[in-house]
Amino acid sequence: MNNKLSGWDDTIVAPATAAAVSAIGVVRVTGKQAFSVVQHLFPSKNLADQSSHTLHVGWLKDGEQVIDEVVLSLFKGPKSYTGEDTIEISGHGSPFVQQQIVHACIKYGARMAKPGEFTQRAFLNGKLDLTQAESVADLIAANTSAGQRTALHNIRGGFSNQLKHMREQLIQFASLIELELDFATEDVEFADRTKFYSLLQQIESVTQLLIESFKLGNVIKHGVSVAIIGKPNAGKSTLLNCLLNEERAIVSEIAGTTRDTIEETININGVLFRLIDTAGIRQHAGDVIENIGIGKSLEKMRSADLVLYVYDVNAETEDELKEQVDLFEKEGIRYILVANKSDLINENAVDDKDKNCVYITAMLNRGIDALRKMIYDSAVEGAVDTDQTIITNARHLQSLMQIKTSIESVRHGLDNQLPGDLLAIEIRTALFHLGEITGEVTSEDKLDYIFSKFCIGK
Ligand SMILES: Nc1nc2c(ncn2[C@@H]2O[C@H](COP(=O)(O)OP(=O)(O)OP(=O)(O)O)[C@@H](O)[C@H]2O)c(=O)[nH]1
Ligand SMILES: [Mg+2]
Repeated sequence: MNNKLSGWDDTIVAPATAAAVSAIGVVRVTGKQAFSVVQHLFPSKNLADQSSHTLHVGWLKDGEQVIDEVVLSLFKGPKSYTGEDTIEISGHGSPFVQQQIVHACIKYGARMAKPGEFTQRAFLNGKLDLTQAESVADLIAANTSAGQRTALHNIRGGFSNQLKHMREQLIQFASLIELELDFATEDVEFADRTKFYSLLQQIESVTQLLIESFKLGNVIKHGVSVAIIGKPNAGKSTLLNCLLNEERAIVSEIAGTTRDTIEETININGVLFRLIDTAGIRQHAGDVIENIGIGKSLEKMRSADLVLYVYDVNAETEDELKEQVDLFEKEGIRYILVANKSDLINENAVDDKDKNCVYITAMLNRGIDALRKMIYDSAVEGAVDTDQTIITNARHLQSLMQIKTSIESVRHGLDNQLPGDLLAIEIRTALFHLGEITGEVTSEDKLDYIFSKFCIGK
């Protein structure tokens, strides 16, 4: 490992559970002095004499002052999360008591941990590679089953293994080509060009798939924003309530009922959707406030990932609808046409040929399942198969794109019989970007930046 983090020999401490009143709160201490720091506070046993992976109940005291009754979990390095000696102090879940425990540890030689520093140490000690470490942060932040499964897949090394495999094969070829350079005058080829071509092709297609998976990864990680747009009284708020299954927004027959935007989330098949009900759009608003609301509606229409255009099938003319659709097409806005109030028309009048349109009766909860499916399909395009590797991290995307470019150059170089030394440089560039993802090559600054996005105590 060519990383060296300044000061990672010292002992760090941080609360590992949220700073809120709870049944128990855990403070974590890791580093060379972890046992001796906690020993000062736990007089009833000699901790160094205890076996690893054991629990110890007792009083935590600073001198005569009792802090809490706690359970210590002992982990002797390298068999711990960080790879170092670690003690988890499980006390009562009062943020005040937790702070006292942290302060007492600091008093006896520990230092407050930076965000993500425990995981950073796990990475530096070879317990996890960088993608696995980053997936730990994703798992903590996961709020849907798809997010959870994607993160777990990557923590277990799904993504890393794929990269490792590519890297090993590429290294082999790079070495063979570099070897040829030593025999330049003899015109020998150690690297089988046909095999090399097929490897490059394989890497290109895997990289491409991973790059494409980012769109879905983004959906899984950040959810999808869905703006409900339409004229006043079209039934937008009724639809919001329907999708949420609760009376969240005010519904009335008065045009211009909704003035400010209302945001709520729903989970469809494990993916999070942020629904945004907006003020009905019309030329002549009732007052200044409605006008501001309409401005917001237009803003949401443009910034959302998907627009549900709700219209009253009895009131909207074909021309009006066409004008709206043209606008969406022109601005590249992804949309679904939601024909509402179908209860008021003859069944024969339902035109179900348009795949982008769904007839519903929001008031009676009819057609909502079909709409829900359309929303999901439009955002996700096929089922979320989390056994596949899905990229959720912009940093990985960037490196993958660079890998793709350098692999393309290598292939181009082969086509044009580029000299071996130039080919080797391109291969090394691809290897560099591969290593960048897993953390085999990276700078200390970059690591600090990546881990600073974690929460304290992780
Ligand atoms: N018949 C019928 N009436 C509906 C249906 N959906 C909504 N309505 C009625 O239409 C009226 C307007 O509904 P809202 O949901 O408030 O409409 P909106 O689009 O949010 O209106 P604004 O907030 O004013 O822009 C209410 O009286 C609803 O009861 C439906 O499917 N069928
Ligand atoms: Mg409304």
